[in-house]
Amino acid sequence: MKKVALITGVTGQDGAYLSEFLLKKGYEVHGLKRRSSLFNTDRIDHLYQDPHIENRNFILHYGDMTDSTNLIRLIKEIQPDEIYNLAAMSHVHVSFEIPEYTANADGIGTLRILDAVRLLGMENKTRIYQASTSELYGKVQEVPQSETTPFYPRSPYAVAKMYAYWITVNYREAYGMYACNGILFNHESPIRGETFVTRKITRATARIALGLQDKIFLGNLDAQRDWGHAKDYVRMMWMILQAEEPEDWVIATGKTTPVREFVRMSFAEAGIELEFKGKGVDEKAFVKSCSNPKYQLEIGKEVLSVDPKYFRPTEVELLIGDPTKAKQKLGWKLEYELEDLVKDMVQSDLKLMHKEQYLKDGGYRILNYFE
Ligand code: NDP
Ligand code: GDR
Repeated sequence: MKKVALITGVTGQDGAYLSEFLLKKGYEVHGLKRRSSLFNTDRIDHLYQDPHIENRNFILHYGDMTDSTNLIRLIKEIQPDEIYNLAAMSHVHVSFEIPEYTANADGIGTLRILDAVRLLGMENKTRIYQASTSELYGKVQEVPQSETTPFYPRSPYAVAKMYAYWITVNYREAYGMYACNGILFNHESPIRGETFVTRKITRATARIALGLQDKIFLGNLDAQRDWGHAKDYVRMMWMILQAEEPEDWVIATGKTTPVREFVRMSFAEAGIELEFKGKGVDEKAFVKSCSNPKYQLEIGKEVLSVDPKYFRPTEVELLIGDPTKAKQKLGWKLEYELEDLVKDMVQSDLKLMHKEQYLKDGGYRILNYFE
């Protein structure tokens, strides 16, 4: 029998990779997408199947994490063996601007899924994966961070995810449900949202190299993150739900890197060597050398400034995960190192920006929005 999965947040970075992964495993995949005034399925368009054909195995449904009746109806209709709850307002900085919505979608949204399964009497049928996050650790209590490290969330996003974490544990303990938290550290890819720092940097690298953008403005360059590749991480989401017992798991690389170093690596991948000068809000980066003759970059050109607008009211300074439990019990193994990730992202953005350059040369107005 074909297994049936429901993915909330199917149009996001992880939803797209997880859909690909589960389809390859022979699953029938259902995805929850929000109604939008424009098409919002760019990341999954290659998986799209004409709704008029029979026996489709990739099916999209309209829905929203803030709408219980919709979630109950869909779960009843789909009868999933596995639910991957990936939908969330996932931007930490933006959560300071929309805290109530974030709590509703990310926190109560998780309760809606768990309670729908309970209400429908599907506790023994449906396994639930909750997209928990290293942001739960927030203010440094201990390094590296493991399943036993205390939480100290530092944003409305993290506080909402903390509720989601504990309600998942509670439903597991109270009702014997197979519900697990994957405490995933930052994971990135060429389809990462453009306003997360890694993608903002790799896009800017490509745009600056090609003369489509002058410089990049960033916030805290000292923040350190444990960055992995999203492709490695979605595999673990699935493995977590295949384990014999429902548990909570840290998934991380075990290495940490400052934002500044990610900038250096990104430009280096395009053949551009940077020199950083100054400190704090006065820090800047300049082109030191450029080994690619195709890029008309002046030596000494300023390509990065700090803009305090990107500082967060409360910051998470250092994340580094300890994935020992997942390595030992689930056989967690990385296929991508940070160098591979940077290469994948920069080369993909260079291709994408070549397309933009072509359009610009053809007289088309190109998007110049790089928040
Ligand atoms: P994205 O921001 O790329 O995707 C989020 C998805 O959630 C999108 O499909 C979005 O839809 C959808 N969504 C947002 N709000 C709602 C809502 N109210 N109802 C229905 N759908 C909604 O995130 P990622 O793919 O990077 O992350 C997936 C999950 O994992 C998130 O929960 C995130 O918080 C968590 N996480 C991510 C990590 C990372 O490093 N990537 C690390 C740890 C946890 P739309 O496309 O319409 O905006
Ligand atoms: P994060 O990711 O907050 O860790 O949350 P993000 O890439 O937004 O920030 C990482 C670090 O970079 C610093 N930073 C900047 N960040 C952004 N977005 N833009 C900037 O210009 C900038 N300059 C410096 C930030 O201050 C921060 O320290 C991500 C999300 O995917 C969450 O959903 C997920 O839960 C966590 O990762 C794990």
